[in-house]
Parts: sequence; C-alpha cells; structure tokens
Amino acid sequence: MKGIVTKKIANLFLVGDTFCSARGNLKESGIFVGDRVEYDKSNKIIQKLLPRKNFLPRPPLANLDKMFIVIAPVPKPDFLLVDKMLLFCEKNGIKPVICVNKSDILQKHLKEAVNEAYSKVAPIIYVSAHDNNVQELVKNIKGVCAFAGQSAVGKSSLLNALHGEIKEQVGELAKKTERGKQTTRVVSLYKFAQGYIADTAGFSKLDEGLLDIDERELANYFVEFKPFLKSCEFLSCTHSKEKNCEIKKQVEEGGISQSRYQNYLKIFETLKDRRRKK
Ligand SMILES: Nc1nc2c(ncn2[C@@H]2O[C@H](COP(=O)(O)OP(=O)(O)OP(=O)(O)O)[C@@H](O)[C@H]2O)c(=O)[nH]1
Ligand SMILES: [Mg+2]
Ligand SMILES: [Zn+2]
Repeated sequence: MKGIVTKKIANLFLVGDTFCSARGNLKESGIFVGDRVEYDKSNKIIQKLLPRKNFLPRPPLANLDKMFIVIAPVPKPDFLLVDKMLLFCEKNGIKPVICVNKSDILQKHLKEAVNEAYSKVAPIIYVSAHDNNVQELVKNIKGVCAFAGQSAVGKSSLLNALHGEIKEQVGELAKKTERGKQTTRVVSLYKFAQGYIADTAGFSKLDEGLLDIDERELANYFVEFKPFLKSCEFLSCTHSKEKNCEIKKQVEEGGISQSRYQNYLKIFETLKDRRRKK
C-alpha cells in the first residue's frame, strides 16, 4: 500500500492509522513527515521510500504542495522575509498563498501594502483565527500544506480554528515587545478537507542556505517580472544600473511593485556576496 507519513515519534511513523517501523535497509533518520511510502499494513512496516519532490529542513517536512505564508498586523510584517519565502516556493515547486491573519485588527494601510506588493504574485486571503473566520483557508487546503511565517502571527491559532481536535499549544504573544515566543517545536500532518496541513514552527528568518539561487537567475523567480525580462536591452541585464531596463520602467510606471523591486535588489546583493565568498 501507498501512504503518507503524518507523524514521526522516535523510530515510529504514522501512515494512515498504523504506526509502522522502517524496514532494515531504510534509514529511519532519512524518513520524514510528508514522505510518501509503500508500507505493509498488517506487518506495520515501511518497505520503500518514494521519490521526494522537495524538503523543508527546519522543521523537517517533505513533499510540500502549498505554503500559506502567514502575516498579521502584529508582529509587524517583514516583506523581505515574505519575498524570500516566495522565492523558496518558486524554486521548489510549492504553491504560495499570502494569508493575512488577525483581520479583526487589520488596518487599511496594511491591506493596501499587501495588495501593492502581492496582488500580481500570489493569491491573498484574509482570515481571523479569533473570529473563527477561516473559510478562505479551508477552500485553499489541497495536497500537503503548511503554514510559514514569523513567530506569533497566529499559525497555531489558525490550525486550532480549523480543527477543534488539534490541540496545539497557543502561546501568549509577548505583549510588551510584540515579539513572539517560539512555542511550536514538532511537526505533524493533519488530514483535512482535500489535503493535509502541518503546523511548522514559526521561523522569523529563512535560512539563507535554502535560497540556492544564482543572483543572475534571480529575476526568473520573481514571477511577475518574467513577462518583461525579454524586453530589457541587455540579455544579461541585472535590472539594477543598466540603461533601457524594462523592469525599472515597469517599477516607475506602477506595473511592478516598488516593495518587490527593492527586495529583489537586496536579495540580489546577498546572493552575489555569498557566491563571491564561496
Ligand atoms: N487579534 C487576533 N489575535 C490573534 C489571532 N490569531 C492569533 N492571535 C494571537 O496571536 C498570538 C500568537 O498566536 P500563535 O497561534 O501562538 O502564533 P504562532 O504563529 O503559532 O507562533 P509560534 O508557534 O511561536 O511560531 C496569540 O496571543 C494569539 O491569541 C487573530 O485572528 N486575531
Ligand atoms: Mg505556533
Ligand atoms: Zn533589466
């Protein structure tokens, strides 16, 4: 039988409703939540690990289909982090959805900023874990999905709102600093509607090593830049200082978001420095 690993506890893996161990020649350390496996239900043994399409190392999660990039009015959104997460998605064949939580306290300016940056990049949904307003989220759960985003944006709260049985620990936002405390440590996959959802620990910084992109290729991973790239005068245009750059023209004319372009330049420099140090 084929199945998906939805939980890993020590050397046991939950597949369907059966806790299985791994066959002798399979390394337990190499099987993760999200992995597709062939297993023998009656003998409770995983026989084979099926090919993996992608892997998120911290916390470990395999075969992600969709990532809900959660932001909220508090803690203050970090669009550079969002753009890095979007790159990670684009590079790894993961569908991104910008998920604005705490819409019960959403101010107009944040909504405008989110639209300016992401309306041409990914679907945007507005939800509130507090108001149990998660219908848009439910509609979007397909395949293996995960939340990502800074600590305290409400990933665990959303999961609780989705599923009463999932008793995730919801941490109190450190009110004075408005900085979240990391509370979620393990990753599990929960069957839901048309797919699965994982609660991944909030990460406030995407591991730069994950963005394995040559800076000269970077613009190809900014999905809304793509249609304009062939109109730059130079084939090797980096869209920074060159003349007759279509990307810069689009930014001036409002066809491409200022915020996205500024973050493109920042990430470009980061990737360039890293390549030169190698
Ligand atoms: N106003 C409002 N507050 C919310 C909402 N959702 C979550 N919160 C609050 O935000 C704080 C953080 O929520 P969590 O669900 O623990 O956040 P998290 O993203 O899982 O945090 P980590 O596990 O640390 O990454 C808690 O105090 C929640 O009560 C919402 O929709 N509206
Ligand atoms: Mg959490
Ligand atoms: Zn250009």
